[in-house]
Amino acid sequence: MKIAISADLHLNPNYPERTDALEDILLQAESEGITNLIIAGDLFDKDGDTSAYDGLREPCRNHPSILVHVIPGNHDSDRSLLDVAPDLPNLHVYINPHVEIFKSIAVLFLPYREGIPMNDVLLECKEMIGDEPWALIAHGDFISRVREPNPREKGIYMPLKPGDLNHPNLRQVFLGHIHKPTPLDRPLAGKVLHPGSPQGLDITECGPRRFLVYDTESGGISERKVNSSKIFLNETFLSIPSCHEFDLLAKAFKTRLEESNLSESELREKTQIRIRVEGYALKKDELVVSFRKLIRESGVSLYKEDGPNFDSVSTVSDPQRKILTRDSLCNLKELAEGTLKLPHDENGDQGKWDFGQDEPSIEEVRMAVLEAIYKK
Ligand SMILES: [Mn+2]
Repeated sequence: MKIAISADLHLNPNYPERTDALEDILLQAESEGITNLIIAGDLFDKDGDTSAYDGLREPCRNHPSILVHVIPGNHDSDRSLLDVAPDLPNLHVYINPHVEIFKSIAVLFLPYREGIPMNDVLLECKEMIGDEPWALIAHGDFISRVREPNPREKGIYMPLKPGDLNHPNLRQVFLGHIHKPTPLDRPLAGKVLHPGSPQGLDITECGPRRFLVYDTESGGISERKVNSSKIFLNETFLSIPSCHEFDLLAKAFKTRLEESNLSESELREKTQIRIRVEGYALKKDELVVSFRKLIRESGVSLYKEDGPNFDSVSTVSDPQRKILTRDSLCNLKELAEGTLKLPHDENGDQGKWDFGQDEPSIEEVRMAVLEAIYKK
């Protein structure tokens, strides 16, 4: 049996793309025959904003075959979740710890509570779970040495610790609160995943977003891309001074778009990009004009119609960097050709580096050398 899992929608009528994301998740779930969607807290953006309610009611009404299970996060109050849709049979709100039995697994829903560690509540729920394999749905911070901070919310929210995962038969933990999705191949402490926000809230939440699908029988977890109506990208480029400085920047820009995993139409119609350029240039003014033109031609919109920001690009003036660059690139070329004499080689062997194959390509090494010289 498959269950869809998301969190941190932050529904707000000023950002209709967030409701679009929920609608898309329900649509995709329905087409896969999934009949349960779990939302692990922060359904709403501002507690008490009743104008956000339709953002949940409409999608739920449009997909009556899907049961939507919700726990409160730190942005929701119990009241708002109880008030939003008491009349909707497919909305299940848990304001007290609740166990729901799905095929092969019991799922414990733990509502967010302020000022207490998660394990305090887990210990109270011990008897509810019994001896079955179980999974946990909650909202808060996972505290390990490499805690991912939530940049928008300082402090610690209902913390869960690695030692708390030793409860018998606990298979998997899905935690709302951290908007950055945990890579599926690197669950925290082997068990904890943040589904992440299915719609970027702003320029700090970039790229295509996802929701999760949990197979309760096999334990397998996979992700589905959300077809967002608004996508953010935030990219920094390094300008390296040379007579090809524009070409280098143009190539880097093109590569970055290709690596974004966004389709041509998503880039042109839905993406807003913020661009910052750092480093050095021979002809900064010309570079700014050409790069602006390139971005315009790419069809990708600039975030808040701002930039690209070239404030930290300086015009090359010091001869030392020029000399370093000339000598390094010359050495690289000779290394590739096998004509470079090693300084203290008694055998008289010539240095040769087989660029490419298992080694980085000569272009990659050249870029790394230039970055080392010109990065501020
Ligand atoms: Mn949140």
